Amino acid sequence: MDIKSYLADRKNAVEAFFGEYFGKAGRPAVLREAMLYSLNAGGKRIRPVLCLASYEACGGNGKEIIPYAAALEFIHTYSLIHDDLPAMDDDDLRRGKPTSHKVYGEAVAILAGDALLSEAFVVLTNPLLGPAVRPDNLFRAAGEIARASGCSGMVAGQVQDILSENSEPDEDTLQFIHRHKTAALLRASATAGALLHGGSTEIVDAIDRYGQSLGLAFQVIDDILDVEGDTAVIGKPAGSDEKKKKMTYPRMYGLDRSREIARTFVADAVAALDAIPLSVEPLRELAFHLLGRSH
Ligand code: GRG
Repeated sequence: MDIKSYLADRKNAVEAFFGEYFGKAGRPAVLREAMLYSLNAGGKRIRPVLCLASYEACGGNGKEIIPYAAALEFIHTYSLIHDDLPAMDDDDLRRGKPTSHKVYGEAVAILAGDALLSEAFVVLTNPLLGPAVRPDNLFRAAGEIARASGCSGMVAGQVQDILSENSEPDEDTLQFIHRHKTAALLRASATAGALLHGGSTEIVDAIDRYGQSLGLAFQVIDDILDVEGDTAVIGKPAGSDEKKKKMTYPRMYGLDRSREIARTFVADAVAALDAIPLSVEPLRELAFHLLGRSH
């Protein structure tokens, strides 16, 4: 299969929803403008695609759940806006463009992030936006996404990441950060697709294991790109982890071992799919595609 065109199709459908959802005039105009600025700044849309690919693997048509998949990108975008703030990573560049607080000021950037997080759950609790999905399945998926985003998931990882700056890396803390800051939302994105379709426990568990391993691989690769990547390609300043003495895989294990670890996580992700009798080709291809990514 051609994973690039698979990704492009689904990316376009998700991006079209952003305009549809936030397109109407609203007051204050700058809030909507700031939300759309960050949503439309680019991005791979991996979390929505994971959700769509899992739903499709279960036999659904991805078109039925575009709003719910897009809501994952609202959450991801909020996390990027907040992560870039002066109180956190203090970055001027994201996805190759000036960060939200550079364009709109800190107050509007914080509030645009807050609004994106809330709007995600406005979408995820509206059964009318995806009538093919049973409301109890929607409820379970929304719960999974909320847990992955909050104080047992992404936010916990972010706090630990900040607390660990300038400390010597240790394996337990490093794994905690990666599992929560990055893998939690990627895992929940994949799992949500299966939950939206009402997948069996066996299927949901296998896709959950796939998402977790893929999420861990994703962050190891992100750490490697921060060392080896080019600012113009990765869209954010290269070398910033080293500057902030972040706890990363290359700092703990070196680049070669980190690459090996990323390959092992991808192999684990793909192996999890072998446990289920579904058409998992896009999920499998996506895992290999992410291993080779340059941004
Ligand atoms: C909860 C305030 C708060 C922050 C959340 C997730 C997070 C913490 C911050 C984002 C910073 C970061 C580098 C997280 C690691 C996850 C990651 C690799 C993000 C980049 O995701 P991609 O590569 O980005 O999917 P694009 O631009 O393609 O969407």
